[in-house]
Amino acid sequence: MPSIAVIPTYNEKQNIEELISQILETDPNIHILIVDDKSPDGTDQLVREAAKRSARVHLLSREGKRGRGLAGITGFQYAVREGFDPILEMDADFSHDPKEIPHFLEAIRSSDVVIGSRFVAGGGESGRGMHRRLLSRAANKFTRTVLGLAIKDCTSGFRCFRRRVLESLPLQDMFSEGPSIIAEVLCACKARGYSIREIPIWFKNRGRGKSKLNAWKVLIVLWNVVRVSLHPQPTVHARASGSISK
Ligand SMILES: Nc1nc2c(ncn2[C@@H]2O[C@H](COP(=O)(O)OP(=O)(O)O)[C@@H](O)[C@H]2O)c(=O)[nH]1
Ligand SMILES: [Mg+2]
Repeated sequence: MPSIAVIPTYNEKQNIEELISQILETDPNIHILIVDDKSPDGTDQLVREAAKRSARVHLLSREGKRGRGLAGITGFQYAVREGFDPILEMDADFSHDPKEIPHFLEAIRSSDVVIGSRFVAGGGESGRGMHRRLLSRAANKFTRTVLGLAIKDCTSGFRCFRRRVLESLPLQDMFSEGPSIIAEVLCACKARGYSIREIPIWFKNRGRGKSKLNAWKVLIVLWNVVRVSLHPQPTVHARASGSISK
């Protein structure tokens, strides 16, 4: 089965073409799904053109309500439905280096979920100021503590899942519209007893384009992490296929 990288985008026209070509080069079997929320800068048009050049490039252009979380969920549902395995997720701004994708594809052979971690030996980050680094560390610590996760980098959005893992999660019931989807999905994986492995990544601050995260959004993320912790999770292994909304 071919693998796929699911990438939510909003105003990423400065990154998207180069990103697509670098990802396609990492593996002859990898596909790319861009989930774009009608970016005003025309990101979707560039993806459409890339899709004409390569059958391995797919685009979901979403109308209406936008959000990184909802986009990711829609992308996962598409990837599961189309039978891709394994399923990666990453950002479009080169914070997640496409050259690290082969490490995920290797590690997922012996794990259900692989997380690209800044906080394990060999991992790290560069390019962000002290203020942003501390904020991100604090958000990670908060998430780990509130959700009781032993994972070192539980806010990392560079991850890989076996198809059957995502297939078994109640994706259609997830409530995170924004970045807290990372923690919500992770918590659901943990509750179902899936094996989760962290591999080191080097996170780089985005070079081009603008971050969509601001102080207000960070507060909403943290509040949603609390909501995730209050959400009932199954206490038994539930590895059978779940249903997904189409
Ligand atoms: N589809 C979609 N993608 C989004 C939205 N907000 C952010 N993204 C994408 O999600 C990824 C992470 O966003 P980014 O702004 O880099 O967040 P940061 O790295 O935490 O500052 C990038 O690929 C963005 O283009 C959104 O509302 N809709
Ligand atoms: Mg970013």
